[in-house]
Amino acid sequence: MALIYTKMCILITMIAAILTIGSSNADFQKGPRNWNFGINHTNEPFRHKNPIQGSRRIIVGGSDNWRFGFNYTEWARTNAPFFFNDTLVFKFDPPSDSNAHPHSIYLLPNLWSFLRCDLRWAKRVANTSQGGGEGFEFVLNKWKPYYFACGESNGFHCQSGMKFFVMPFFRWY
Ligand SMILES: *[C@@H]1O[C@H](CO)[C@@H](O)[C@H](O)[C@H]1NC(C)=O
Ligand SMILES: *[C@@H]1O[C@H](CO)[C@@H](O)[C@H](O)[C@H]1NC(C)=O
Ligand SMILES: *[C@@H]1O[C@H](CO)[C@@H](O)[C@H](O)[C@H]1NC(C)=O
Ligand SMILES: *[C@@H]1O[C@H](CO)[C@@H](O)[C@H](O)[C@H]1NC(C)=O
Ligand SMILES: [Cu+2]
Repeated sequence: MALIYTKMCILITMIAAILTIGSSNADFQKGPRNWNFGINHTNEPFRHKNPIQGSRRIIVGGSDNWRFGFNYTEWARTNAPFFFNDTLVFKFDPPSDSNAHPHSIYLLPNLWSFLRCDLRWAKRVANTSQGGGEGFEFVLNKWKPYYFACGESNGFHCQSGMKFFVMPFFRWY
C-alpha cells in the first residue's frame, strides 16, 4: 500500500515536472537572468541550513504589483515553477478618490472559465480593499491548479491580462 502511494507521488511529481519545464522552456534558452524577479525568501537564516527548504514570498507582478495593463500569464510563465506552500502576495491600492478602478482577486473553478474569463462560478478571495499595505497573502497549500483573475469590470480586467494560473510543484527534500 505504502509502496503504491510512493509510486503515485513520484508519478504525479514527474508529470508536474514535465508540465513546468514545458511551460518555461523559453526561459531556459534565455538563461537565468530573470529567474528571481519579484521573488523574496522570507526565512533567510533557515535557508543557510538547507537551501531547498522553506517557503517563498512572491510578489505577484514583481515591482508592477497587481495592476491593469500587465500580462500575468507571461509573468507566471517566466517565474515558474511555483512550489507547495509558496505565498503569493497581491498588492493593489484600495478604492479612493484618486483610484477609481480598483482590483480584486478571484479564483476561477476550471480552465474553461479561466480561458473565457467567465466569473459566474468564481470565488472571491480578496475584495478591492484587501490588497493595500503589505498586500494580500495567498498560500499555495493544495495540490491543484489555481486559476487567479481580477474580477472587476465584468471580466474586462481579466481579459486584458489580469489572470494567470499556477500549479504548485513538490520540492525534493
Ligand atoms: C524581502 O523581504 C524583506 C522582509 O520582509 C524586506 O525587508 C526586503 O526589502 C524584501 N526584498 C525585496 C527585494 O522585496
Ligand atoms: C506546508 O505548510 C503546512 C503548514 O505550515 C505544513 O504542515 C506542511 O508540512 C507544509 N508542506 C510542505 C510540503 O512543505
Ligand atoms: C473587504 O473585506 C474586508 C475583510 O473581510 C472587510 O473588512 C471590508 O469591509 C471589505 N471591503 C469591502 C469594500 O467590501
Ligand atoms: C499574455 O501573454 C500570453 C503569452 O505570451 C499571450 O498568449 C496572451 O495573449 C497575452 N495576453 C494579453 C491580454 O495580451
Ligand atoms: Cu483589476
